[in-house]
Amino acid sequence: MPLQSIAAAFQRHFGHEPLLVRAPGRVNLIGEHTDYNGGFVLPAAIDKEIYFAVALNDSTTARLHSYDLNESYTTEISEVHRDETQWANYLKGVVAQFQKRGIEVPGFDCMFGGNIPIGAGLSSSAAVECGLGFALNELLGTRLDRMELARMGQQAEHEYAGVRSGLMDQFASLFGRPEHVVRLDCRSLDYEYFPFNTENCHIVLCNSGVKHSLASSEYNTRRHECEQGVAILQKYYPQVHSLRDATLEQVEKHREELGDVVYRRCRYVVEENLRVESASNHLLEGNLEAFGQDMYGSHAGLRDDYEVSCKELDVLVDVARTVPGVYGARMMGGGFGGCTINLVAPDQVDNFVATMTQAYHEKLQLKLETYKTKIVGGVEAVASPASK
Ligand code: GAF
Repeated sequence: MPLQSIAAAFQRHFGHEPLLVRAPGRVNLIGEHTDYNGGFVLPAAIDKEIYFAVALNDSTTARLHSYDLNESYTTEISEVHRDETQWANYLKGVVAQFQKRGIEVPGFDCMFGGNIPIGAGLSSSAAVECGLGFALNELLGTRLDRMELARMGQQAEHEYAGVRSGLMDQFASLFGRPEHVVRLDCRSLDYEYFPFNTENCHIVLCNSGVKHSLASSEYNTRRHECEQGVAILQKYYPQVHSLRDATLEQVEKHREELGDVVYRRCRYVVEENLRVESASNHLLEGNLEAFGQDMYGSHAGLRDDYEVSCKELDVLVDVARTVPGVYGARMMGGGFGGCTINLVAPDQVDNFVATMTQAYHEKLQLKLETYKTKIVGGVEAVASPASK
């Protein structure tokens, strides 16, 4: 079990007792690329997790160790900066956020590792940021609230990973609740939990195994295109501060001035926000068929208007649509690879996995990994396995 191994490895490596923290990755049922447009998302924390062992070390140095890569990295806390060791950037980015808030971070030792596949769109980076943020907050007694820790993770992502991401991934990792999805209004930061029983409807992820290299640069480009759309709409509708405030009529009316690309980006975002609203209602009514239709609509918009899908993800969604017992499927996360999310009737899961695996191999000669996920609680301190 990763927790046990990481706790033991910390002892061996650093020779003292750490605080242990569990930080989950996330799925998002619907509401993609809406978070940085002030819109709605519907994520949940899942049982793909990163474990942290962290302790202060009575020095001015951060000693970091990636259990999975078996690599170490050491830095003076006062000198943290972004460099080419990518995994350490996420951790240093969090330290920098404490410092930016005027909080002095003393030397600490940190070992982390887990089972969130890297580059699969399950937010391993957000889990790393939130796990360390939570651990330092506990060890320093700084009492930052969870929303602030989420923002700090997001800013670490901006400044130390170069991706201008929204808040969804960090929020989901910190605010997850077992057997619930949570709808976040990314403008007001109000949120609401909806029960989601994975015994009645399984969440199965299909990992395409690809991550196209343009993912981060295209992500930032999409964000910029949305900002361009807002700047144009704002001239006519001063109340439009983000695409969340725009209507389809407004977007249609200014189609020419927006230009084809920005027009389609705006149309997708406005429609996706409407889909989150309709899908949430379907969820409350227990209408999984209708919920699934919104997921297919989301995928079509991401593929045709937002253009963040790719051949592998499209094949996975097209095939899923034909498998009995599948309520809905779509690409998930930033796009250009990673996973599709599929809602599947429990008695059809085995057939679904077999059919998808075979079809993916037949059509693209690629190996499919699938994960049946459970919805779990957000980041928390956990007891040492030995003391249980
Ligand atoms: C990535 C980002 F990190 C999120 O903030 C979100 O924008 C998502 O892509 C797309 O919905 O996971």
